[in-house]
Amino acid sequence: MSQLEALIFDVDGTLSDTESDGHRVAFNKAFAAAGLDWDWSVELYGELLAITGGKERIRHFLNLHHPEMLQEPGIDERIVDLHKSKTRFYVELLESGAIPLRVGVERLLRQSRDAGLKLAIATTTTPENVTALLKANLGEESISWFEVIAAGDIVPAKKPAPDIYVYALEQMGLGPDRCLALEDSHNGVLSATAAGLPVLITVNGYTQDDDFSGAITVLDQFGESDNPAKVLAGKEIEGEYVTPEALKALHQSAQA
Ligand code: XBP
Ligand code: MG
Repeated sequence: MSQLEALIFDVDGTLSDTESDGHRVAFNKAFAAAGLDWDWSVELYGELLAITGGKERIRHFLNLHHPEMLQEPGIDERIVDLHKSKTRFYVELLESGAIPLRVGVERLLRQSRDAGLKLAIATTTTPENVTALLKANLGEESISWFEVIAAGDIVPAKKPAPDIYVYALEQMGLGPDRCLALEDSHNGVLSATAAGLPVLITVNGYTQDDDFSGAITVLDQFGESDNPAKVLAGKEIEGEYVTPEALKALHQSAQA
């Protein structure tokens, strides 16, 4: 049986509830700054989340709501520019301290390091979004806690493709049987399981009704001693909230 050596975290929806009050707001600011009258509501954004990646999401929106624009010359460059502007607004939001980490995330990261587990990130979001989130919430040096930050266009195909997880595993020199992926969405489960990884889910408002087939356990959150995690599906966890020991036990039981 393989021992658990590393935790690979998704970012959006897992480390932090970034989507509704972060990414969505930044997209709308970028649209307004470009003189576009598009306004992505909380509900519409939930539908657009089916497609991961900001540039891909803008293209998906155009396909659904303004298909004629996709025929315009220069549309690819326009999407890239819009997305750069969105990233600037998003990083500004993060730097203002508007986007906290989810319950239990900081504790779990610190305890996992203390327990000798390696940490990594596998996300579809833009790399500077990840470093800005970490810096704003955990300080600059937290970036070095992660062996690898696999993010954005570093791989050609975003989640649900396995590429970003495969890249993170290669960078760490570890097989998937020695790692655990921590995710929040259907696309995340598909991506991690296609890379051969066991997956633990913490749901959020946008993903609570997703199909999590293939995940070992589905929880409402990582939790804290005064704010326990609830198991929504799959295997029970040891204790009231997610600890490195609970993750090691879960990893073992997933192999049994
Ligand atoms: C997260 C995403 C990201 C963000 C936007 O998916 O879909 O695309 O919404 O990021 P996951 P960018 O949590 O599965 O990685 O705009 O920087 O692409
Ligand atoms: Mg996610």
